[in-house]
Amino acid sequence: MSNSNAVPNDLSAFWMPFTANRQFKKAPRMFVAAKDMHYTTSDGRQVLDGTAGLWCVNAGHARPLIVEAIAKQAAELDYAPAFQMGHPKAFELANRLVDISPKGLDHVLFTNSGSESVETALKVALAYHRVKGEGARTRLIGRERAYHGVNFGGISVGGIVTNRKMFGTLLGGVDHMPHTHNLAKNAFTKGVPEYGTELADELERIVTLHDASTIAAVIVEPVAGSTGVLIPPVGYLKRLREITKKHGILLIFDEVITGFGRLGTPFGADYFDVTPDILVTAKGLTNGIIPMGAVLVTGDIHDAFMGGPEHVIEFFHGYTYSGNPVASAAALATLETYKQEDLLTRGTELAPYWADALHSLKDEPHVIDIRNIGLIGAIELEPIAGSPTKRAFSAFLAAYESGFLVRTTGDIIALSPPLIISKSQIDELVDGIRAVLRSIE
Ligand code: PXG
Repeated sequence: MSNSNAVPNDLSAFWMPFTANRQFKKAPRMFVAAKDMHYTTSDGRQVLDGTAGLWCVNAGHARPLIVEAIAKQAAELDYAPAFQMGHPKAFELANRLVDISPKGLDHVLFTNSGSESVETALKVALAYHRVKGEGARTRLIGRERAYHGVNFGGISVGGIVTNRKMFGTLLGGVDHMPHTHNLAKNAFTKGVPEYGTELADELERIVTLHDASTIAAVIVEPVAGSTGVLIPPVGYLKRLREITKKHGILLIFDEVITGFGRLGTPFGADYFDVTPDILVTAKGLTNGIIPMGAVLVTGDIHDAFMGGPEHVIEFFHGYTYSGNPVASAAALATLETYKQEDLLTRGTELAPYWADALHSLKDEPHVIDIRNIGLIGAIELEPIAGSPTKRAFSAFLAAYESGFLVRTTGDIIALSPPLIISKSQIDELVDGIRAVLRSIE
């Protein structure tokens, strides 16, 4: 074994993110290589990637164009100051993103993660109203069970209790719409569920309570991923768009997961035919390889900032690594890979096969719901009484042992394979999960 693949013998220094550290360090699960649809473990096994890493490796692993672009860029221009200086690839990338994004989203701010993209979007929304002379619009509306990253703005508009309860008062002036998950009405629906459209009208109730003149923005994930794949009811997002438009409230789509082909369309906005005012991305932008996010905004939002003397900074926000050259090169090569292989729309073709395969698990032990949209799937398990999350975690461990990477959240198994997955690999993944469900308690 080469030195670079050696398993470190002391695991205690690294306090791992969103991980059961003590459990992990007793029986580590280490990846040392990856190619296309597979990881290689430190004990030399192949693991089929059922989750595109963490919903990000949409083109599959170690794709040549991206690998080469990163190496070349690092040698040619490794870093350029992000403030008051530029380099060509960041501008080129912004243009490519505008080209593939829904009409009307014409300007791009770069970040380094989904969490930073969310903070950036919320700050743009607040500042936009202020420069328009509506500075009383400070309220932000999120949704129960939403995941918008882990920074303070994101957890404030987010709706996952465990991610919020330890961290004090969070941002003030935030309210939440109800989530749309309803097993009693929608269990085992293929695709978009029928029931729950009227939950969008809860936004009207919130607007009435606070008055529209105090509300800056509504932020939602078109499909909530992290919280266990909650698919919006038919017409729900269109209704949110109507209500926000009527009241002069900005609509932010957090497309960190739904962006870059996950639903079989370039963005969730395309899938649902609803264009937000601000679109938040990360993950698939660089195929997960180099940290990078991007926030797209309308011309109206951008132009509102462009008054005032020309030597003055228009928006006091940005990061040392905004539009970093190596990240920009990785993103351009990623978009080129998506284009050459039609990956941003491949999910549309595969979705029916994916749906049928997943729903074939309906009668397996513990399964209380199966959900799918594009190349996303979720299998919800009956929790063990008194030990929520334990059953799904056992499924995760058993799947890993048998050569499949899945994600679990609560008692839900979430799937989001690289968009290059073949039909036979879909069968392999689903049959692997079938065996796991039969093997666990
Ligand atoms: N918004 C959404 C909708 C996300 O899904 C973020 C923001 C934050 O992105 P960063 O890059 O800051 O992590 C996310 C991240 C999972 C899982 O398995 C999901 C995410 C991250 C890690 C795991 O559900 N989503």
